[in-house]
Amino acid sequence: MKKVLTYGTFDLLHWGHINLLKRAKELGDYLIVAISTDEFNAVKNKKAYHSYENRKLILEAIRYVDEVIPEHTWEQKIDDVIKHNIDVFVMGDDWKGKFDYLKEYCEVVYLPRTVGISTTKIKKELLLASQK
Ligand code: C2G
Repeated sequence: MKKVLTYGTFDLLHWGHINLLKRAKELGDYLIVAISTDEFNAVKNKKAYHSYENRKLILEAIRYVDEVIPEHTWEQKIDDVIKHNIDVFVMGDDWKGKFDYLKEYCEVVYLPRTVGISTTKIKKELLLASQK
């Protein structure tokens, strides 16, 4: 069984996330998603609208996702790859090159980011709309 691993906040889930998860799953048979905890999001200077528990609930409902684990630190990736027997590590290409150190442990794939959508864009446009 070919196992795939990816990381992210996945807040206000949108079609860019789904495109990423769909293509990640197509690279293997089993997809694990490590979702940033609320505490780790603070380290990433991100404040998710949905809590970790609710982002986990949402991700677990997606047909491409087989397992959801917490992302607590930047440094846990090597341990995760080894512990979960990962064959392929996947991220959107806004992270291109950042995780090449994992090539010692598994395949590293950066997938083209979906243009035209982001959680930040959603938040900005909703805020503007509410001010009209
Ligand atoms: N993504 C994408 N297209 C978009 C938006 C996001 O392909 N329009 C991808 C990102 O490249 C990432 C994944 O969806 O691979 C999750 O995006 P975020 O939730 O923004 O994750 P991020 O904050 O980049 O966290 O240790 C890694 C970090 O946890 C990544």
